Amino acid sequence: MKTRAAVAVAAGKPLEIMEVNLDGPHDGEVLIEIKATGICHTDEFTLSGADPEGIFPAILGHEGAGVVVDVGKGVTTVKKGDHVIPLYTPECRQCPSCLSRKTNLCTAIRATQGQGVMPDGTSRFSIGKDKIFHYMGCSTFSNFTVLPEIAVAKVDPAAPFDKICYIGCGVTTGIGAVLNTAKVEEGATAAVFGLGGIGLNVIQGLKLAGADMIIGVDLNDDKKAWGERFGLTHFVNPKKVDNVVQAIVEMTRRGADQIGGADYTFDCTGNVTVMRQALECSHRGWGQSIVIGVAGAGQEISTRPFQLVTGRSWRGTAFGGARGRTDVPKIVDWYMNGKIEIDPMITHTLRLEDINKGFDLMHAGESIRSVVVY
Ligand code: NAD
Ligand code: 022
Ligand code: ZN
Repeated sequence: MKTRAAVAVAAGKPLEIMEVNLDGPHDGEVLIEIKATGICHTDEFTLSGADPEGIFPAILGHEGAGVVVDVGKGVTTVKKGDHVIPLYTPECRQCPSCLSRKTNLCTAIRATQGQGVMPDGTSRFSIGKDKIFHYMGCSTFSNFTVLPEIAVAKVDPAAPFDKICYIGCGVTTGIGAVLNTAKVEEGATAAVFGLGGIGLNVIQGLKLAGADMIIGVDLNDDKKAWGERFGLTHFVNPKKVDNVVQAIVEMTRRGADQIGGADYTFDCTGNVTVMRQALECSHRGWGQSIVIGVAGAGQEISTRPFQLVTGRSWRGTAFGGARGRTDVPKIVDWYMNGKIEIDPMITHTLRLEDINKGFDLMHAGESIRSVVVY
């Protein structure tokens, strides 16, 4: 079949809207009509050419929602008409990682996904004789796309596509980092660095978990009001204090010994200097610092090992530690019954033809999330 897509033809060039060929689903695969997709930072990272693993031409996009329109042989868990969210972290429930219960990083299709092809080693997308690569196993910047059955989560058909697409990455990453990775408890103190599309979802996760003190840190003062909308209790602009680590330690001094530091801290910037600050303002003896931000290629983190010897833990999370087929439908239900909010974070809605504007808005820091509606 033919489908309309925004194609990343080469690094550093704007996406080009064109018609491409799409082969139907092979065994174990499903054909999805994408109804809406968010634009996220890794799409930009890959398009810019800064991602050493980026391959072109490719169809980017990994934050979508849509409807199953066809299924390949052997598919049993979804059928035509089901509403689904594509998963860049699949859940096969059979590989050693899935069976371990210790990680969400399923390995079933990892190698081929990284190479931009389907599990059988071929691409479903082409223009004439030239193949086009898949991206993060999703390619949601195409109106129709093919995914392995293990990489789709079946969700409530009453849920609006233009909102729940955000659950395909940002919402689940932020909320999951709090609930699955950090396992924040009631009454905890927390600091969130970077109040963008991920940090705001960390804040709403902390609120759900019952955290008492939620400190937001951002260079942009406008983010204070954004944070407060989702449960922020304190705000620090690092440009306006001598030392942001010291400022947070002071704010969190508690108990007879008056030792300061947050129980949990989250990096949602991808900046390695910020990652160090987040670790070092976590509490001596038990503070946990969770790295969510993805740093540029070749970047390294550092701290004095004394920070770890004195009981702080430095951890990271991918897709909020969520097992997609199990957890994503639950998060859609939380949205549908009002337990979490999504609508206010979607600041811009665009047509596919205007997708490059979504990238411009992200560069300019003017959007929390832009969503393309097909
Ligand atoms: P964003 O651009 O919307 O937000 C980043 C925020 O950080 C902005 O508000 C900015 O003002 C602030 N900031 C920048 N430098 C800062 C500094 N030095 N100190 C304090 N604040 C600072 O980005 P986003 O969509 O929220 O994504 C954040 C990061 O999360 C990205 O690196 C993204 O790639 C990553 N991410 C990771 C996963 C995962 O699974 N681990 C999933 C999705 C996104
Ligand atoms: C999503 N991300 C950032 C913004 N939006 C993001 C990027 C990378 C990962 C997770 C989220 C990530 C963490 C760890 C891995 N990835 C490796 C997983 C593994 O090797 O098992 C990651 C993922 C997918 C891809 C690359 C890296 C890909 O499909 N190309 C989950
Ligand atoms: Zn993303």
